[in-house]
Amino acid sequence: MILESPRVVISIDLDYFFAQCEEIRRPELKSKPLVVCVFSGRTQTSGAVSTANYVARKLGVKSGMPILSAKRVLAQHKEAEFLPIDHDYYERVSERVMQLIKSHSPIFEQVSIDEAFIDVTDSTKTDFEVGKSIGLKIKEEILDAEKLTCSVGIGPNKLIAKMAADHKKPDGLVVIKPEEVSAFLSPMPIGKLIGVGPKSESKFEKMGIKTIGDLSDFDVNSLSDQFGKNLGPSFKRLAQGLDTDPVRPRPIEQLSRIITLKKDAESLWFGDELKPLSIYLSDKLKSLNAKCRVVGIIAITSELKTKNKARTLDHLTNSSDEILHNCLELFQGFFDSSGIEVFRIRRVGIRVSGIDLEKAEGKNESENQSTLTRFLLF
Ligand code: DCP
Ligand code: CA
Ligand code: CA
Repeated sequence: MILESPRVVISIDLDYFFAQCEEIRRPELKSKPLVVCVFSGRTQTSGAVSTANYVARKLGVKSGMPILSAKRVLAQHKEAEFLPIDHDYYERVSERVMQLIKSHSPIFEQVSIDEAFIDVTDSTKTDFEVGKSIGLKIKEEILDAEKLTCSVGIGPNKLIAKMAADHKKPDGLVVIKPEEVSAFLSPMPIGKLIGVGPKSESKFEKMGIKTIGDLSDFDVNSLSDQFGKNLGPSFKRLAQGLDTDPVRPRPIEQLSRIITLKKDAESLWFGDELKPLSIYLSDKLKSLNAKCRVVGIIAITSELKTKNKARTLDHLTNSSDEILHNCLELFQGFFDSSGIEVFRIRRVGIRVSGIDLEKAEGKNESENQSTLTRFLLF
C-alpha cells in the first residue's frame, strides 16, 4: 500500500483552445460553428480538424476528423467557418497564460500548449477551500487578461486534478477532496480512467470490469496475469485514485518559430527575415539556461505542403548567429536539391531540438516515470 503525503494539486486546461483563440480575434465567430483545420494538401478539403468550438461540436464535429467529414456535418450551416491553424499565434497566447499560472506557484508543470499543473500544497497548507479560491482566481485572471475560459480541477494529486478538470467542461471548476476521491471515481466508466486506452478498455470489459470502482476492487494478481506485473498493479492504483507523481518542470523537446513571407519565394532572398527568428530562439534557449544540438528549417509551400530539414551539430549551441548560419545553409541545400520539383515557399520557420538544460542533467533520470506522466504527455 502506497501512502501519499497530503498535497493540493491544480490542473488547468483551456477550453477549445485553438478555436477560442480565433474567437478572440473575431468575436463575431462565437455564435457560429467554427472549425480550425490543418489543411494538408492541394485541395481545399484535404486535411484534418484540429479542434472546433462548442457550437460545431454540438453539431457533431470532432478533433481529428477529416475536414471533408466536418464539411458534410455542417453542410446545412452556411455560416460555419473553417479557418487554417495558426500555431504561432496560439503559442504566444499560451506563453502568456502559462506565465500567469506560474505566478501562483513555483511548482509548475506545463503538460501541453493549453494545459498545466501547479502544486499549491505550501500556500494552502492542504486546505482545499484555499485551493478552490486559487483556482477561481486563476480562472478570473485568464478571463480578464486573455478573454479565455478554462476548466480547472483541484485534487490531492495530478491524476485526480486532471480528471476533475475534465469532469466539467467548458468553464468548469471541480474540487475533489481526498475523502471524496473514491465516490468521484467509482461510478465512472472504465474508459474515463486516465491511462486506459481503447485496447485496455475492451480487455477490462471482457474481464467484467465496467467501472473504475470495479477495477479498484479487482484482484491484483489477476490484473498482473492479464497486463503484466508493472502495468497490472499500476492500473489498480490509478483506479484507487493514487498517484505519487510530483508536479515538476518538463524537459522541453523543441522550440520553433514560423513566419509568413511577404510574397512566395522560389529562391533564398528571405535570409534577413530569418534573423529575428534565430534571435528569438537563441534568447529563449538562454532564458531557459539551455542549448540545442539540432537545428532545422520548416518550409510551407504555396500549396500548403510542409517540408522539413534538420542537421545535428557536433556540439551544443545557443548562439543566434550559429543557428541562423545553419538554417541558411539548409535552405540553400533545399533550393539546390529541389531540381525539377518546382514549388514556391509561403511560410518559413526555424526549429531547434535536442535541447539540453544545462543544470538539469542526471536529475530525476533514475526515477521511474509513472504511467500517468507518460499518458499525459500528448
Ligand atoms: N489538438 C489538435 N489535434 C487533436 C487534438 C488537439 O490539433 N487531435 C490541438 C487543438 C486544441 C489543442 O490541441 O485546441 C488542445 O487540445 P485539447 O485536447 O485540450 O482540446 P481543446 O482545447 O480543443 O478542447 P477542450 O475544450 O475539450 O479542452
Ligand atoms: Ca483544452
Ligand atoms: Ca489539453
